[in-house]
Amino acid sequence: MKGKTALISGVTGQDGAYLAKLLLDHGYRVIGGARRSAERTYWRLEKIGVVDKVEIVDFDLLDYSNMYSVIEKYKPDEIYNLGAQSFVGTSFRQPLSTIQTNGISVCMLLDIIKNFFPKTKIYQASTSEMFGAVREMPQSEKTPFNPVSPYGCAKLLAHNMMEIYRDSYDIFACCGILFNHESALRGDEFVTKKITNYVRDVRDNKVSKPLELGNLNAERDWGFAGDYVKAMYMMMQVSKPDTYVVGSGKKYSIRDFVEMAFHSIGVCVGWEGEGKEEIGRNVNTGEILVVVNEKFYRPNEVDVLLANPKKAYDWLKWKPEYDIADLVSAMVDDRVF
Ligand code: NAP
Ligand code: G4F
Repeated sequence: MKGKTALISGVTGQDGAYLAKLLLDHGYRVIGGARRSAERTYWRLEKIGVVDKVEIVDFDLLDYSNMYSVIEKYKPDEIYNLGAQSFVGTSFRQPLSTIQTNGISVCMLLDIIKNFFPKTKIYQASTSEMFGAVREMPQSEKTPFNPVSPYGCAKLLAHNMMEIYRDSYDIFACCGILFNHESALRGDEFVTKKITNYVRDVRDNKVSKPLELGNLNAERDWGFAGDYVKAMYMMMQVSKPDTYVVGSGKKYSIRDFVEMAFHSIGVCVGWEGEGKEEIGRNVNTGEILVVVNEKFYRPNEVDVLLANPKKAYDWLKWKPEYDIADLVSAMVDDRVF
């Protein structure tokens, strides 16, 4: 029997690498969509060991004709739309291109599927950022959305269009509302990677100044990316397309994450001061390890995110394998698992 073909947009990203590996392990032909850039980098696909197995093609979410041609050429059974401008902070500085890349592109993809390839299944990388200033604790599929960033707003446009096309045209359109998920393949600007890179440098005696962070009070529900791409795959294998919240059901503040990361190298952090004056010291040596820099605050903040992943647990039988301690130590060690 012929194996399935999957097209992954954003294959050069963190989730693209983990999902490509998972689908290859399941016997898929994987077409990896990557946009053109002056120096395209496949370091994540290399690090996870699949760069020679993924067929990389030019695939730009801003170009309808390019997307149509790729889908027409490879006729994928499943499309995983992971490509996005994924950094919330940047979306305040580049709202229009974020809306185009994260929102309008999905309208284009859905229209291509509806008009030309109605049997093709599509997964959309929706996000807990859509809950924004949260209206319920914890957040489930039924929690009303209330985005507070251009990123969240653009993702909500895509999410709503996915559900509209699913209901109106019988398209197999799945949405995973994924909470924050991390790994050693995470981009350097995200807070977990920034903290764990710094802690590794402290361990290796490579730092000369404190780590600068923004809002230490924000709380997130963090999980491991390798676990979360399994949920994406599982959603696409069940008989009916649907929307699922994917998260751990546990939350920690940025301050907690700093403490856990330092704890993994045997350093205990104590805090002094408040708000933008707060600092974190090594309680044994007195050395200042963390300072707050206003530059990393956002014009608007999602204060807290906490998943209620019951539907994914019950219907998909999905459960995360790894916890926050596994994640923190792997990231501090820069270990891909
Ligand atoms: P990531 O590492 O930032 O990867 C994003 C990918 O999108 C990169 O491959 C990037 O390509 C690509 N991309 C950006 N603009 C594009 C365009 N115009 N055309 C085609 N590709 C484009 O993000 P991630 O963490 O893997 O996240 C995957 C998806 O899940 C994203 O949609 C993100 O918004 C969403 N999400 C992530 C999380 C999380 O916690 N990680 C949670 C919820 C939802 P370049 O390499 O060229 O930049
Ligand atoms: O790591 P972050 O940049 O992730 P954020 O904004 O939660 O977005 C990530 O998760 C979303 C799912 O909820 C995804 F949709 C999205 O694509 C992305 O993957 O920031 C986390 C928190 C924020 O509250 C931020 O204000 O950490 C706070 N923070 C404090 N200091 C910082 C910093 N964030 C960053 N990036 N850098 C700091 O220095």
